[in-house]
Amino acid sequence: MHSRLSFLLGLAAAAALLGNWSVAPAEAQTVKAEYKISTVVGSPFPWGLAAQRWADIVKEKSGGKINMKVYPGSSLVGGDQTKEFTAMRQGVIDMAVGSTINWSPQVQELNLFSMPFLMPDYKAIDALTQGEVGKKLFEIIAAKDVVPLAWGENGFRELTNSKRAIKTPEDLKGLKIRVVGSPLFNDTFTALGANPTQMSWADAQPALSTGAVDGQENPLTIFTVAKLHTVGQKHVTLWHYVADPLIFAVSKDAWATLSADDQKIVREAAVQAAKYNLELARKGVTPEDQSVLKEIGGLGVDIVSLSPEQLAVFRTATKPVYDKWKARIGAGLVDTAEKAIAGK
Ligand code: X2X
Repeated sequence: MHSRLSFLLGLAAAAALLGNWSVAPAEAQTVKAEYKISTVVGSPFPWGLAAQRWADIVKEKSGGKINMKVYPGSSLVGGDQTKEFTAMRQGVIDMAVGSTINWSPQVQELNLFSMPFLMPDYKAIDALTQGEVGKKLFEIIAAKDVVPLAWGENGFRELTNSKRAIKTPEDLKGLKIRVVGSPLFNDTFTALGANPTQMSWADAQPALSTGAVDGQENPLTIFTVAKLHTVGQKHVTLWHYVADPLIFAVSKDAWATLSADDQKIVREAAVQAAKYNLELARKGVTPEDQSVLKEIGGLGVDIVSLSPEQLAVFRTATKPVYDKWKARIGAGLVDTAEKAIAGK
């Protein structure tokens, strides 16, 4: 009798175990065959390499179960990088490593990083992304159906053009400058006397090549990998006027297809890939390591480094833009950012 009972209990335990196991295939069914990651630029730019690293780590850690594929060139949004955030909300894009600039039309607060001369150095960028401001911005994004996971980096955006060395706002007068993203860029370049034209990165390169525009602004890693010296960009001004962090994120719908364990894998991999992203983005363009600058100089490109006094002239000229956008972004958030930078 006793042994019969334990036999029955054993059967019940086995059934319970099988019952549990039957959950696994059901859960696996929800995992998508492919998760599409959107980027504006692919490898060998730091941005694209970091997105690929994210996919590789996830693939390995999930034993091949989660398959993420990078779609560079904003190809999931027909080249219009300013539609990336909306497409993610709509579930057209599962994942992205996106620039704050490209998401600013939908997330007004991300314009913070495009405020002229807010962040003087890398410590300032870190003070924002790794502090209270970064947390607050992630909350704002999360409230818009996108799950942000980690802060990466495109970089400090330096000014380049085909016409002349830019040392003062006077030198910018009348130059046609390609800009992207939010109207804040139009305001900044208009305040400096230039003639800004908004266009996607895909359109920018042919426009530079034909001379339809004279100049552009982008991190130096973009300059070297895209070989912008071959499309007439012979002058670079180092002015660190804005920097765009990248955000590793997943659409809410795609996130919901992952179990808690899988979400952990995707999140931790994003943090790891973002770290790699920062290393690549800063390599050769810091005060300690100027190798990328040397490389650019070696291409016959003239590089202007502005003195603090020269920078102050640009800062003064763009102050009304700063004040206007401080109100738009939210004075509270900008105040917090200013304090974080001052206290770094
Ligand atoms: O379009 C640009 O300039 C780029 C590649 O830097 C961004 O996507 C913001």
